[in-house]
Amino acid sequence: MVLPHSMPLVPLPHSATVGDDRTPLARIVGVIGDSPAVEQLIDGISKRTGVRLARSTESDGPADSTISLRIDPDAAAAEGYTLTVGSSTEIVGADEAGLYYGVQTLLQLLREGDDGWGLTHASISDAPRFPRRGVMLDVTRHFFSVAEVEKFIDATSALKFNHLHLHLTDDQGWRIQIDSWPKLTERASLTAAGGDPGGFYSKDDYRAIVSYAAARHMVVIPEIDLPGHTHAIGVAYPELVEAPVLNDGLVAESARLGQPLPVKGEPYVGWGVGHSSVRIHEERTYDFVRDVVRELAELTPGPYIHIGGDESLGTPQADFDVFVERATEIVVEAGKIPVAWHEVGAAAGIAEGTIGQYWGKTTPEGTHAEEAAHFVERGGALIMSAADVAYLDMKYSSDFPLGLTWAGVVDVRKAYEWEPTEVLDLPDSAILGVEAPLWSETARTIRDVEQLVFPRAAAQAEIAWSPRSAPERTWESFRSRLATLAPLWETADIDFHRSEEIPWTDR
Ligand code: TNX
Repeated sequence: MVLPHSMPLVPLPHSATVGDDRTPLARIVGVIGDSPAVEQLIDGISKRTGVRLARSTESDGPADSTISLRIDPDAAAAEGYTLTVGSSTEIVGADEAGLYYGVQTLLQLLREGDDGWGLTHASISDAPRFPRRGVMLDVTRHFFSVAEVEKFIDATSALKFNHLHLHLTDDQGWRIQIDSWPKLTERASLTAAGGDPGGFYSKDDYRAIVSYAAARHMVVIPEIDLPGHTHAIGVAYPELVEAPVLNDGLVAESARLGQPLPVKGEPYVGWGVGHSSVRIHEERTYDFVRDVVRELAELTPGPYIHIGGDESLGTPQADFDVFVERATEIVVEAGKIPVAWHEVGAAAGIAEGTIGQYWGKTTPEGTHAEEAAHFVERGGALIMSAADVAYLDMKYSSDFPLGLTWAGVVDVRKAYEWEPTEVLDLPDSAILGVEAPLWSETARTIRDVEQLVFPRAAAQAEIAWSPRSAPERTWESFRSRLATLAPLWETADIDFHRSEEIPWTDR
């Protein structure tokens, strides 16, 4: 078979040679190993081909008729693996995550040809460039079920993303059960943007998402957005929030979109920002934050809690500073590492080690770069989510039916061609990696989410995983390798956007 591309792999591995020969799947009798990745590989092959391999042992046949999976900490750096397909087929993970990523690579080498299914011969040694490779899903503006989030985890962990940030609260709804403040979900979760139905995760739902993600080596980062983006809190507990601040921009934009203005205590179904704030000078606000953070920390095995901090336009700067200094400290007291949007870096005394999430543009505007740098001065580091390249909710083209345009129009090439260490004037060591956020104002269904996320998330995956200077780390190579993901996404029922920039292949 003539391969659609000499290296049908995304993200590009650290080093790889891929041959022309194939091992027919029909020759493989089973998979050897005792890791959970064995069952994940058997499932993955079965979903793609209908062939369900057995679990087998060394004695079941010659080396070229089995796939063997094992762990060897010396095989590669953390999360890395080596993979061989040839006279024998073997994946050696440096750890369980590495084995899982090796399995994802092997599934990309599994191709259907005129002669049936086969594994393309390859010799690969791989490990990630950045330890932080994240995606974010906004489940507030629109709500997505546990099953839909799990499908999202499958598709993004297959691209070797290892963090899932869940934006759990915003003006339009509160989406996580908190036992000490039960009205949050009883009253403030019922609707979504545009008046669409809302929803929330019970604690068991959230635990199910966390463990599903963990089995795919993704750490869940829950976000409670504070002190702005808090209108929904006031639907449940009006005494915790200020009256909406109706700035001129909000009034004009709401009129243009035909959306209602926020009314205190009533569900907000528009998507204007910057009008809500919790009460900064009421001690009860901090009792609330402490309870929510404590309950979330109990539910979350991962080390992080995100406290938001973006677009608090209705909160005076001095109040904002007081609030975020206290909120980051509350997260530390709960035993977690605070994460916050870059505006939080305006406050001098944020808790040491707080991680900032930069969502300004690739050419920083206003005070964004200074705010971001302050996290590093306080012993923290940065996650890069530059909005004009990494925001998955921007339109691909100005006539694309879904998405927004405030940060620009982001086609696949633009999503691919940026460098996270060159946005801010900071040492490379200050950059933990990349996160690609999907805000859901215009994404009403998981189909809509998938149209916006795929294929652009693959561009962010390669930026976060692959070596910056590899010869194949170019747009021309990427677009033809990306093309080969189409049959994998089709099998997984992912409604990806068939951008005309990409020469999609059938198999
Ligand atoms: C800005 S990015 C926001 C969100 C919106 C998004 C839409 C950020 C930290 N805040 O509230 O959903 O733009 O693109």
